[in-house]
Amino acid sequence: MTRRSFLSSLPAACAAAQRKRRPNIVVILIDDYGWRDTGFNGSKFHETPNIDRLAREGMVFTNGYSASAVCSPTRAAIMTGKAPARLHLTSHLQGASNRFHHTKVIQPSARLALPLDEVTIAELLRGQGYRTACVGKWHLGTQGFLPSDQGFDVSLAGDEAGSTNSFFYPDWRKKINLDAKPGDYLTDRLTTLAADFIRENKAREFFLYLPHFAVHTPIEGKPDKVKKYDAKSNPNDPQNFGEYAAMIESVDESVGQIMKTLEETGVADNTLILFSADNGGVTSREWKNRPVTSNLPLRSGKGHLYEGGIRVPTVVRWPGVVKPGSTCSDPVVSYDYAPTIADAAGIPTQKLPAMDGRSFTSLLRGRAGKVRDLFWHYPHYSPQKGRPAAAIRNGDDKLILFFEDNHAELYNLKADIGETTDLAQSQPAKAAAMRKRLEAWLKETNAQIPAQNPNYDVAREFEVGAPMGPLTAK
Ligand SMILES: [Ca+2]
Repeated sequence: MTRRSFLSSLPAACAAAQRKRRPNIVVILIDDYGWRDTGFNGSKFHETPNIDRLAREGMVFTNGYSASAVCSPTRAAIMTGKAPARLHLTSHLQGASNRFHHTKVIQPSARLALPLDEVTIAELLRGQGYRTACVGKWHLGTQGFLPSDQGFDVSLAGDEAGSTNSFFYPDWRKKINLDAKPGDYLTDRLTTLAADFIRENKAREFFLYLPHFAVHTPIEGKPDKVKKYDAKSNPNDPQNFGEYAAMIESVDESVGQIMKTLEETGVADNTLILFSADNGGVTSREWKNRPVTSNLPLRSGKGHLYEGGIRVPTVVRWPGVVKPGSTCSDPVVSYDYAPTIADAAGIPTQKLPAMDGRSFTSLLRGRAGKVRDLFWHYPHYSPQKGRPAAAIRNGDDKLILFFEDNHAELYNLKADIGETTDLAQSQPAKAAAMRKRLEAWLKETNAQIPAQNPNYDVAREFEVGAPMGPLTAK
């Protein structure tokens, strides 16, 4: 090789070497997707062959958690590595956060956006030369606070909308700013655009954040799939909603399509895929007056700090690092994603902003983790009738503190995953110690604590009024 041809081949050689060192990152986030909505977690009704394949080829976190029981706070945690309590972003944005005038306690004011001075994982990766894309639901702010303002080179369909009005084009245009062909299905459209992004950027490092609008309401599946699931629906199985199952099948096809595109472009072996959900499955009667899904054996669902509201399917596929078909029972939570992704991309810890999460790449490499406290703070009333609460998990123990009357409930999740037996009375020392650590953490994070309401009226508690305080991005 001449010196000239050697030099001219250098950039390509360096790029190739870097590709080897730094993986592409793909985060697929399903909205309101319950822990037991996957085949690999035991659903008998929902069919998820591609998600199950991802699980077989990756590591399943059996104690994977969302940072919140509702949308936006988890998304903020994923972006920043910070707990929603510290961000003062604890409610879904522009929800009924402080519109209840007669509840027992008054909820803290809600932010309208993730502040721009927060450093997002997209900004961190872009700073390392990654090409970044957000394709799907953002729900962390409107103009001035969009994905394009928070580190994403490519931003499609994401704004302040917490849901679409329809999964079919052109109807979705009422809420979702995304073009398509008449009759197109939103999950498919987002998948096509995400796959295009992969193909366009196969020669360089990329970060693809694919937060689907599915399987949030409206519960609308593609007709042929709905027909298939309606035909096999069994009322004795608590999961029996055909339209919801059809939505899940489309999401599963999306996962399959993303994996196929990574393979076809030759980058699958150097891509870390993280698959998860923003909160637990919906068990309240939010659509057609029937429960959307069942998280059993977990208690409750979205909008609650019981396991059904926060334990979510969590899988990481990272060829050459993660042992295929492995499981990890160490708890991980959404605010661990950003430090983990940064770590996988080789960003030194000292270059990261302060984060509540910690990297779990050592777990991905099969090493044992240390027991630590995990925390949740949801000082709100949810549309699913969840009540203001905070929670701590340590080892197998979990304590939930309810702000209306300051009572705490203690559960042993190993013996009682369904949180049926409150041990707070029978194990007062443990309950007191965990409560103390939770209260210390709430103080350390400067968490917003709801105040007692002089206008409490139980008959009117979920009556929605005007916002009670300023709604601000700051
Ligand atoms: Ca959600």
